[in-house]
Amino acid sequence: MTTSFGGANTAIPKDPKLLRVPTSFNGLQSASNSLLLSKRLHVYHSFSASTAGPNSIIRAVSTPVKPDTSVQPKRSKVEIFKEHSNFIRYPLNEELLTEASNINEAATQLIKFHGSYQQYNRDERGAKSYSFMLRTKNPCGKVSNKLYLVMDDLADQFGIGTLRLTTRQTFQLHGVLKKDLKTVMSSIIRSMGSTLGACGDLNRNVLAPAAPFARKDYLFAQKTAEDIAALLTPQSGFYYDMWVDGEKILSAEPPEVVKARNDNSHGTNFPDSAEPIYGTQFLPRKFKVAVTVPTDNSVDIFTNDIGVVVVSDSDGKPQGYNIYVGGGMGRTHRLESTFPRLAEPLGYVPKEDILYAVKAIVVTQRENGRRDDRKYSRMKYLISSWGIEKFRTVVEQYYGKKFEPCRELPEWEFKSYLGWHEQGDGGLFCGLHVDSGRVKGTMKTTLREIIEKYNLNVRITPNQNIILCDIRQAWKRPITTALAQGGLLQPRYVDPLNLTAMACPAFPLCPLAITEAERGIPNILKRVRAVFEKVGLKYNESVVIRVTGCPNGCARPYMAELGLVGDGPNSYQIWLGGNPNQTSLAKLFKDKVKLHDLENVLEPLFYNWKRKRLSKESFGDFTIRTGTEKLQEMVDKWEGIPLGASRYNLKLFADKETYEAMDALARLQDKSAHQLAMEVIRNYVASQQSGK
Ligand code: SRM
Ligand code: SF4
Repeated sequence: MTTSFGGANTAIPKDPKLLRVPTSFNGLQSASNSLLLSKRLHVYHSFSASTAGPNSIIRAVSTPVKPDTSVQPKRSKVEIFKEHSNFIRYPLNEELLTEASNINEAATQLIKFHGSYQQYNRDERGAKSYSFMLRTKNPCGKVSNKLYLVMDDLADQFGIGTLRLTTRQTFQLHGVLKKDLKTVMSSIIRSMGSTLGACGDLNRNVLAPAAPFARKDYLFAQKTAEDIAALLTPQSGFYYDMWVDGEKILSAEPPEVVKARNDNSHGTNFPDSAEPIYGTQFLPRKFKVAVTVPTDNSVDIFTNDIGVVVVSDSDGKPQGYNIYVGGGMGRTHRLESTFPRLAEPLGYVPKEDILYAVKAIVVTQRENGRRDDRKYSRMKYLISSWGIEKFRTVVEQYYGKKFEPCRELPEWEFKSYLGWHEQGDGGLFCGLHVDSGRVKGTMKTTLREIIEKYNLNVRITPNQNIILCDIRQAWKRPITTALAQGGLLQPRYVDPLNLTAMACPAFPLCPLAITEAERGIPNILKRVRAVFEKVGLKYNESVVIRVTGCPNGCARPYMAELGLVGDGPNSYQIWLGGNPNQTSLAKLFKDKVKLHDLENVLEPLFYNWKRKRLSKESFGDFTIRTGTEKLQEMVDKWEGIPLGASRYNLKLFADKETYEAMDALARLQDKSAHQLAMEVIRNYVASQQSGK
């Protein structure tokens, strides 16, 4: 039986020139964005608010205008692929039907919009072994019981036997073969999951605090995240055509979302297009939104294109939102015109306006973001070049109102939600740390058993961890025991350095990796722990460490207190100056630090932090206060820990023979004697606690 990709209504003419592109606006949009913007704004200004009915503006905006071919701006290849794709169908549909194990370049770009990346195993020599990585979309990280169990099965049946929890609250499933794509995709869709728009030039997964608190503000933030996700979901049906033969398996959308999407009062939409917000060209680049409540920075709010914060009145009733814009992490080595950037305040909007304000921002980026060079296409570069004032003015034209000044908010705090917590509705939730988000082996089996047995829903956090939700009080004990037996320890038994650390997947499947990250971080953390012990830092002291295999910043290393960014084989850039609450941007400290030289940099830094910090000063704040020059001097002039300052604690309380035996064993495991002793003690305590 031949597998069919795409319903009957999606037949694609072979000649892309014959493609029927439903919007009258096609081409124009890509031909001259700035020309267009001025036309639109002109149109907007020429109508008074009372006389400017939606239709008059619609007609004015959508009137085809011959592009001025003499000023055709350069467009990136991906823009051409999108334009010729008949809304993300051609030539993906055809490519999926070939016998080859891979798909061509255009289809590789298009399949991203369906939530998948073509990859190959970079550890293997010879002919490339292709597979596909699938990424789900889970606003707020919400995953139903059914979807979790299906993902767990799919990983075993069609993937590499692991599930990856990501830094944006989604699953990644690696290693799916082309021939299995339709089965896997349709299984996800039929379990009310989705991969639509998890990748590609559109809005990605919308973050929100994962904690299932039954609190007004949290519920409101999560609902807002879901509404924004729905508002910006592609509408042209390419996804369902491709994977479930056009069947629409969708839950009903809230009417206010449909209304906001269709509203064209301010010339935001392509009114006759199958994609009213995106048009044929979608956005210039990926687009990221996070929503949260004051103080809760579990979502790394300032790293997003749009950060939305719920503002409540004195009774705790949500009234509106502060909006921040222009965050982003990605950069390119040796290209200083690319940079990570924090979002800055745009303004406050009343609660009923949020979807309109978000749409206005998206449209501003759609119309003005660069489409010639994808390195500069993110909205942060637009805001950086325009400045926030001009950006705000343009957004206001599409929003149709002025932004109010942002409301003052209390300090931010990073919240991990690890361990047991009350939900506030009688139920409990339990946050579990998962190293680099990789669910595998015994841990995977245990999680599945517990989630299945107790019929639990789960949430994925923006820190690659998982939360088990809706647990009855009576289940707490047996679940704690089962988790510990599966290696899922309560946070107090996990090394504090691991608890906040993150690494991106990097090798072997990420095509952009230069250096190891997920596979390298366990050893890096052990070595940092050893340095901590050597310089006399206590076990419960910690720093936020994030490692990525390249400068794209998938584990947000530029917000870490110690960021390691791969810049060559076994070498990393070191970034310093983020803080534990994720509110400050790190700075590049050193280039090309070879992995084996790590201690030469870290020892002097941690030694000086230990001795020169102010009361309760975090490592990040210490590095900022000290300044790069002085830190540099500390590293350059380092001659090792002064005699007598070192603290090998085990020596202090063990007899000579025990210490030496422990030391010999520890060396075999590349650890210090003290480190091994502490591990043994911690494991003992954990096993006693779990009754093992
Ligand atoms: Fe990412 C590309 C993994 C979050 C910035 N990211 C990739 C790809 C798809 C490589 C590729 O293009 O072929 C990686 C797949 C690796 C693999 O084998 O699995 C990849 N990114 C990830 C994940 C899985 C990292 C993780 O450890 O969890 C995260 C999945 C998120 C999700 O569920 O949607 C992930 N990526 C991020 C983040 C963090 C965030 O969004 O909060 C960033 C920085 C924030 C930002 O976007 O500015 C990020 N990823 C990038 C970039 C650089 C974008 C840029 O502006 O320059 C790329 C490369 C690109 O887009 O060209 C990239
Ligand atoms: Fe790949 Fe670079 Fe992202 Fe790591 S940071 S997953 S190496 S793109």
